[in-house]
Amino acid sequence: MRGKKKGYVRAGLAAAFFLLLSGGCGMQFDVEERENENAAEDELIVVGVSQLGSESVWRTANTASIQETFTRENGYLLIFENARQKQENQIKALRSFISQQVDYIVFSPIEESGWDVVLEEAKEAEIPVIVMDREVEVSDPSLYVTRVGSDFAGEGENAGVWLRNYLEEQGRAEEEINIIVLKGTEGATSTIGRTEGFEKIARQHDNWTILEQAGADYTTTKAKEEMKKILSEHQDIDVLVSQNDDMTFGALEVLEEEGFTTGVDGDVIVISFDAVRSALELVASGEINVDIECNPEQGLYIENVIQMLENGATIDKNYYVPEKIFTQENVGRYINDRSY
Ligand code: GYE
Repeated sequence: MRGKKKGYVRAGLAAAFFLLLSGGCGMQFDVEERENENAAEDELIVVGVSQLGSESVWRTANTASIQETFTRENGYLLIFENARQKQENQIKALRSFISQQVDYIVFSPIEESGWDVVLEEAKEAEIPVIVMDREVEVSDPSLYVTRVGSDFAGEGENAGVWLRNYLEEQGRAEEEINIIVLKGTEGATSTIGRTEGFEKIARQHDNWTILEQAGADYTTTKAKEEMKKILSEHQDIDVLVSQNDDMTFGALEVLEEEGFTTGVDGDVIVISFDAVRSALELVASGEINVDIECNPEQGLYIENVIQMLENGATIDKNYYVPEKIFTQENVGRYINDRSY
């Protein structure tokens, strides 16, 4: 796949190297050195990555994973674009990768729909597209090669199953349970999957009532706003399901201000997603009951896929990254290794 075209990127890089290297002494040596360097540059695999934004700690860790993986030392030239939560910026970034004739396009789609046209363009340009984190809904599955990310519906189900077991342990299995859900970005696979997964388990329990599901965009600020509104309407809350840690931080702040206690010994059971370090600390101290891990360290998995493609190997349509569930019982074993 690679080497089918000499992209503008490569030509530009070669020129830049030429300029950098010229002007020294020892002409013969310089020329040879330059040729080697240019050859080495030419070998780099050019990867255009469109990240959807930087809304959460998870996202920052996901970006870091990409940037640490696709380095020159590892044989890559990374062109990274941050779309700042706008699909139109992602589409622009993808078009610019196409015009630069990159070797691979990787992108984390902010929402599932709206990608057909630009992905057709990538297909026409014969650039393989790898979907990262969330999924795309396209009419033709051949518009992307594979997707690397989490099993979001599985995460949602795990949250529900954990709650069922916890209520049983607490002798509350038959009690009326009122639930509030803070949802992430609308139309995003992580939101859709976590919502559906949890609802599936909730439907199996007639005594569970989802009082409200409020969208809070995966951000702390929006979660605070939504939580204030919710608490002005509902005071009898048993469970908060918050679809990422950033929203949980905001919700916990508001709950505390309003006089609620949370977690293992509190009024409100708290279920969070992502499992970033600062949230795991709250699991350890008992303010969050459970954190369903979502693994942002996807760089190596994506690199693996690229290497398979380079070697002509057969690729699956979906690769799930491994994930755990953290409670006060097991979190101590993992917290010190958490880098994000
Ligand atoms: O859980 C959240 C984020 O799509 C898995 O997006 C991702 C979610 C993640 O910003 O924190």
